[in-house]
Amino acid sequence: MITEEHATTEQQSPEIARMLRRDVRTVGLIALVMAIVVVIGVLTHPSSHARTTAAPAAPVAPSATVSAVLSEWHIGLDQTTLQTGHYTFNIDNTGTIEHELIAFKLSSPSQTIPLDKAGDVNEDALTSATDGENLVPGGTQTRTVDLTAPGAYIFMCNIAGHYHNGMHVIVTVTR
Ligand SMILES: [Cu+2]
Repeated sequence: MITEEHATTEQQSPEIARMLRRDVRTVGLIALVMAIVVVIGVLTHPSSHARTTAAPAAPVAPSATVSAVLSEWHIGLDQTTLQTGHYTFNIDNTGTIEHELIAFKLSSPSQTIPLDKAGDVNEDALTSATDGENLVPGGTQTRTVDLTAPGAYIFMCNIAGHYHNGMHVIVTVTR
């Protein structure tokens, strides 16, 4: 029995050695192929320097928020110069009467605002940028405003008499 086991081990050893040598050759071949792939990759791809020269589009502020405080007789925005993008407006009526926050896109910051006979803004003659429900005193509202088009916007409260009393502000949007 002992002799047989010994003989078997003797027979297997050269076979294992051959297998190991074959494995070593295989690993060597794989390493060579991988090295060639890496070299080809480096040669065919533009360098990282070339890629950085192609500047990406100007970043838009996707999660930017603007705080708007409405009161008699004022539209208080924490920012009046913005980069193009979508903005979350957190609107707060801190006044003692109802107010609203609406906005229109202007052709220029000095565009004449069309008024009706009572002195209120003729909204139909302007391009709306945002509109929403009136806010009761102490009321709050959150609204997304699309300011992806650069230019001048007028934010206002157009409840009768409020624009005339000073509830308007120009916002400049740049790329
Ligand atoms: Cu108002």
